[in-house]
Amino acid sequence: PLSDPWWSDAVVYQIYPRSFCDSNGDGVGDLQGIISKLDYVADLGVDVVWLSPIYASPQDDNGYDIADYEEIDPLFGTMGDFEELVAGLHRRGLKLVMDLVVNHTSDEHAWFQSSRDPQSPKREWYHWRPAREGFEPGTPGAEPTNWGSFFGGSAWAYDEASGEYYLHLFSRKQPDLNWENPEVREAVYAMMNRWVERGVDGFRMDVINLISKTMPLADGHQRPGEPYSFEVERVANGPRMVEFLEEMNAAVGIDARQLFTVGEMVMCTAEQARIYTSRAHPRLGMVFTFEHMSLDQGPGSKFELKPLHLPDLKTNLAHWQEQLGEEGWNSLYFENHDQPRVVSRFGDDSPEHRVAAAKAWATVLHLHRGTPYVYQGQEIGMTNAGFTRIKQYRDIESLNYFADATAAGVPEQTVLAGLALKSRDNARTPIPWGAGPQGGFTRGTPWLPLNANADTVNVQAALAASDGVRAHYQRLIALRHELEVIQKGRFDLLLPEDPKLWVFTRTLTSEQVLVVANMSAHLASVPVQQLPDLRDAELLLGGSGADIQTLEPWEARVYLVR
Ligand code: TEU
Repeated sequence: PLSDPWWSDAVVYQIYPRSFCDSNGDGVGDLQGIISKLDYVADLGVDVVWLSPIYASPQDDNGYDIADYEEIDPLFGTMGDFEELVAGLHRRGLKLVMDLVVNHTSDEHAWFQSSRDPQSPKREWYHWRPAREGFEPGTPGAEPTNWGSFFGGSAWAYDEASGEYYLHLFSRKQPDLNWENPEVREAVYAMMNRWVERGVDGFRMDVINLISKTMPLADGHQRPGEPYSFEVERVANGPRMVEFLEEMNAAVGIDARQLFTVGEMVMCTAEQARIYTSRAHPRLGMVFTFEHMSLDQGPGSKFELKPLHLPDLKTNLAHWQEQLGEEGWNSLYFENHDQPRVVSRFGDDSPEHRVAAAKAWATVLHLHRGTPYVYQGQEIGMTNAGFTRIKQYRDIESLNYFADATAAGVPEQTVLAGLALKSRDNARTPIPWGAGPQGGFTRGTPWLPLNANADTVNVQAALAASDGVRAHYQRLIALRHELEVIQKGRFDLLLPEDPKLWVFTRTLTSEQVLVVANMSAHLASVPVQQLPDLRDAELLLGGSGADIQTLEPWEARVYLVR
């Protein structure tokens, strides 16, 4: 049998540096801020820290637009600070995973600057195309294909100097690299190797399944009434995906050096993920799926609202558990810097239920098989930002959407309601470390306002609550480290259609764990006759242990059945 990789029992903590802790009073979190909080992170019990981008960047997309892969942005600190961070993490037994953003660079990257010249040897490093035949360059409809950008508008920007267009699947300041060009791939692998030499233990690969596109770039299917095409087969999961990942693996020594990898994969199915994460031929350690994050989305944009139907989420995660169970590996997440806070999105962030709901969502996620991710602030049950005015937002996706939607005639209140639930800024409000001014995040003016509830929902308060959300995360993480059945046990979903209860078992030979959670703000009665026999079971987490026939609102219990 294949031996398990070192991260099989690991839990990852994601840090979004800009919002974590500001040491120099400029309102933006930085590396020294992170260094000052390493004991806090280690105390949670996590094994790996994933750091969102800290590279030199004009910050059009908060660092996901990189101008120099080899420099630390002065906003965050220096290479010396980075070295101190690596040492501080490693001394505490923590590994460091860096964000790798190589589907695109910033338009201010030297590669792109050079590429703008049609005679440059770097011209082919990006996707340059002439105007559509029969159209005057730079006029409406002249874009080389009908593709839309994820951040609104066309995916093509016109460059007047050369009379051609370049492709940008995200903002126009994020031109897509041309991975068909072997020079691009070699430059990326060499850069990755240098980061491994600087001590990093792995990579979180941003939108990695967009690097291979179907050539030649051509019009995609357009849904009626939609100005642009987002046809998956054109822009994602192209025919060379596996080849590129295998080439990267060999060039960077990902297997040989046991590097941790997770590929962020938009529009990727469980069946495709199984190929990428195959135990026998791993191309990636795991992938981030988006399927479960789109279940509360209407047919149009992600800002169109639709309440979650719990059975959809349970069965979707169960499907991934089954598909990747024996032959692949799952990542487990409800939050990151792009997603709203789970307690507001799927739970209940009222003062009455916030703590119980945050704990229930943590329990169900952490008891699945795979690698759980905790996004900064999730461990204290942080809520959505609660912004009501467009002026409060900073995120490019949110601002573009507001401009486009209101221009198209959608009422402002409707747009703001969508943003209040789905904007990425919901997850980006600064961490309140205490109840003081600006939550102790900064002594200056924070780049994004803190949550209005920061005086009650903050780290200091969380540390004092022995039965709070953070203490609960600590127990969940410790349980995963202790119990092999949580790391490796088979997953079986019970009562899939129940609209309130989330019930499943994990089984490894004679050991079984049962999770019974009431994912609602009402009492729930449990059909005990449909559950395993609990007479000799040990209650590991939650509840009083007494009557399991009725669960309190947001009560989640974990039993060990031997
Ligand atoms: O995100 C990829 C992505 O497609 C979405 O999550 C995106 O954030 C948006 O919600 C689409 O509606 C990754 C990064 O995580 C994100 O922060 C970057 O903005 C994006 O890639 C571009 O690098």
